[in-house]
Amino acid sequence: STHADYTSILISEPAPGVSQITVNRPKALNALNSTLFHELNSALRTFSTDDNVRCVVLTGSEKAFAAGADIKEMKDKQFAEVYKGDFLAHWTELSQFRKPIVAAVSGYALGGGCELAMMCDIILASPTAVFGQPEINLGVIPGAGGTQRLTHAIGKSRAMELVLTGGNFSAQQASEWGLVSRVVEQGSVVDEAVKVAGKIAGKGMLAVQAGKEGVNAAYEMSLANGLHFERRLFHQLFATNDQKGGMNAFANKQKAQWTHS
Ligand code: CO8
Repeated sequence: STHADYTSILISEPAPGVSQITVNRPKALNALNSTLFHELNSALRTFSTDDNVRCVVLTGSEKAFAAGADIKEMKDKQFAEVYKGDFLAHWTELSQFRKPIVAAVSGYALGGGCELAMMCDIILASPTAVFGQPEINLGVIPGAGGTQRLTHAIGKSRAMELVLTGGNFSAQQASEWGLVSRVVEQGSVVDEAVKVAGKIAGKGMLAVQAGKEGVNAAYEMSLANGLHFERRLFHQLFATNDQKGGMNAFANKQKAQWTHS
């Protein structure tokens, strides 16, 4: 498969219905570059049309989820080039992926690394995880959600302090502030993420995708619009075989068999 040609990511299938993407640029602490995002987007494109992939785990190494955008690749770019080419646009394609992505974060998740984790749907953290938006130290600001998703997740004052000082924050703080769903035992973050992903992969895909759309709508819409959108999604699921199968199985005291249809 084309997966074998990737140079910056590794693909595996750690559990039924679960595909894992491991960012793999160990020499640069998984610094993110254009090639890496082309590979990531290509992998996600193949996953999006494959019913055997129902949830994705995204991780890095023990030492670094990703230490940010590759500063060496970025440093000589000019305004005209980044503006005309809409630099970073294809780096955020992952946020359009419609199946759930669980980020397993160990070590550094800085700058674009923190932003990449925040583009995922669920973040689990190792106690060693270090988050931050240090772009201010490079004379720039976050470019892929660090001023937006972080503010939504942890509130204005904390986000402002982090973005303007470039300071890091710990797994514990990330958990207390609600950025990550939990901190797991050291060395177990990938296993725990695969467990969560495996549970999700065991559900009906249509309901899972609708659930993801619904929660994401809470970030884009007013409460009234969001509730309306949720109600419509709920209604739509009555057109699926999985709703019939799921509810009949309950009524007959059986285990539901999902057909993802
Ligand atoms: N870019 C390029 N190379 C990097 C990066 C990076 N972001 N981070 C680390 N490396 C390289 C180092 O240059 C070094 O390479 P070499 O061995 O050739 O000298 C190697 O990785 C190991 O790094 P260190 O020796 O520095 O390792 P330490 O353990 O001493 O320090 C740190 C680890 C603290 C993480 C340190 O490497 C560091 O501060 N890195 C930069 C962190 C940073 O500033 N990140 C933000 C980058 S800007 C950004 O992300 C913009 C966001 C754009 C949007 C992205 C969309 C998803």
